[in-house]
Amino acid sequence: MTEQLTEQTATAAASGNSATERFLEKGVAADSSTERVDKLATEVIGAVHEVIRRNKVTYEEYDALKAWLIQVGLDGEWPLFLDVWIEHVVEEVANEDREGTQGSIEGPYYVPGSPEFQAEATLPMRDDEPGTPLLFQGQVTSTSGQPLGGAHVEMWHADDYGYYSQYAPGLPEWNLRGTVVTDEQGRFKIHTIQPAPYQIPHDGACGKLISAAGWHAWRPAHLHLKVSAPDHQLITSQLYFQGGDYVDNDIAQAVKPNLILNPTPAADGTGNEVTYNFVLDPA
Ligand code: MBD
Ligand code: FE
Repeated sequence: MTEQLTEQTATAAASGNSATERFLEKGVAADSSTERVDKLATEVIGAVHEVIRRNKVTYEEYDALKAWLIQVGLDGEWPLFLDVWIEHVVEEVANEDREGTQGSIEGPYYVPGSPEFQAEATLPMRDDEPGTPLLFQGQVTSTSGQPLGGAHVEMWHADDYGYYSQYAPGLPEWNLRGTVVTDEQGRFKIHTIQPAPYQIPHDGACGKLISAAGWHAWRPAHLHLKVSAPDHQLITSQLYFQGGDYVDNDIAQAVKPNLILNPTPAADGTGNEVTYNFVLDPA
């Protein structure tokens, strides 16, 4: 008897290993001058020493940490761990000088190259895709107020059960992922479904930390976006829903007041609609 693979049989290790593979493909370049590496590595290691001294960390705790760190790698959960607990501060520093739309973290489940559409589109989804329909529309302009036609609005989000295509079995490849190119006025309309609150995979090493520390594994319902246009800085963002569960208590600490949507019932009676405009800083 073979077990049927559906998104709801997804395991932390399987989605973790996809995220690890994807990240390794990305290719990474950073300033790796001796001075910079020396400074950052010395400070990080020094910060750990400080925690050990202050809390009188025991050998048992040190060995438990070692075992846990090894397990994070075996479960492929380094992308998850880093994006949940570290990335929001990197994003804060990277975007502190922007004048345009605020950003938020990318997270571990972005896939480049999603299907492209012109101006108004429905994200790829199953015929019986569960969830409340959502029309997400708006305009992309530059900080000088100029409409940006031909801008790319890339959206990806989890389905109504909290699973991302390409990171859970049984979902169509590009389910709930797409790139909409703005019209001459910089406008776009994206038809999708409203995502549900999302629990990060918790049957692996990250879940072990969460339960050992008495935390919860939830992120508020969110839409992921990347918006870009020639001669402008790409913004990676996430949008949330007013009054939604965990908006004030996101495990990834990636919510900002300006990123909270308040959808209203759609004019045509099918689900909800909301307008959100993006302002891009010059490159
Ligand atoms: C997600 O969907 C996500 O957006 C982040 C930041 C971490 C884990 C899962
Ligand atoms: Fe997400």
